[in-house]
Amino acid sequence: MNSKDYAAPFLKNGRCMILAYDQGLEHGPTEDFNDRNVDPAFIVDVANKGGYTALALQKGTAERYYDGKTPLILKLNGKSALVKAEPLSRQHCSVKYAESLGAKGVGYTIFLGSGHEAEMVREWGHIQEEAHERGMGAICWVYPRGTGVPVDTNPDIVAYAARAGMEFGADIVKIKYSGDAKSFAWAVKSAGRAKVVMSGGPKTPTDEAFLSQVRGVMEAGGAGLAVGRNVWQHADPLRMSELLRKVIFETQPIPTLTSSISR
Ligand code: FBP
Repeated sequence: MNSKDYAAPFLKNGRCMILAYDQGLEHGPTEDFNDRNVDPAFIVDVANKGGYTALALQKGTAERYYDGKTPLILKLNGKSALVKAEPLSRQHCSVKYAESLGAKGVGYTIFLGSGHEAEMVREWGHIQEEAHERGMGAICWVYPRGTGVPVDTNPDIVAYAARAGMEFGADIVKIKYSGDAKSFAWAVKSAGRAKVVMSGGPKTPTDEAFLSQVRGVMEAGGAGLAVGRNVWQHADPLRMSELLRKVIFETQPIPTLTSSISR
């Protein structure tokens, strides 16, 4: 058994709060951004002051802005929103280079169910092994997407993503929210000993709408959150970070959800 906890650099009391900032590539500098949050320096500052346990960046952003204060997860693949074909996101940065930039872990997105799934799975496999050889964490964004996946938040699909991430060897699996704590608990259980975090999603109309999702994740036994837009599009990102810290680090899992959960 490989007992090293590669996720440890990103955890505080077994939980994590990751600030994600790769949307400039994934979505484009369009409606996601304003004058303030389009500046990576602003985001790095939010990560440092907001108590985040990790910051996820693409290579070019890390090269120019990363200051070594919040543990870095370097995304090794990425794609633009301009490609309308079956989703495929290929590696453009090596694990070795990520390490040279100070990363403690690497991130990779697999579009599970895409016609190109096999290419991403193969690439990830090499990345995961090299990351572990170097003592780094391997964090997998498992996003079911493509013509075979009509609804990526369907609870069965979300649990499938969690399970696949564990079987692919991810230390942390990043999945969408399935809509409620009970179904998310099944996803967490499906991921076994891999840590499960929820992917933030578009900014919700109210703070409570987002906080209740995060509460559901923690009640379900999830490890935390990887969030972008709900924080840095917020009028007061540090206040939102404070609210998230409270939910992530203080919510207790509900035993009836996490111990005896079954489908
Ligand atoms: P958000 O909290 O802004 O959704 O960020 C999380 C994230 O996984 C980012 O890392 C990534 O850029 C984005 O979501 C992908 O979003 P989409 O579901 O639109 O591909």
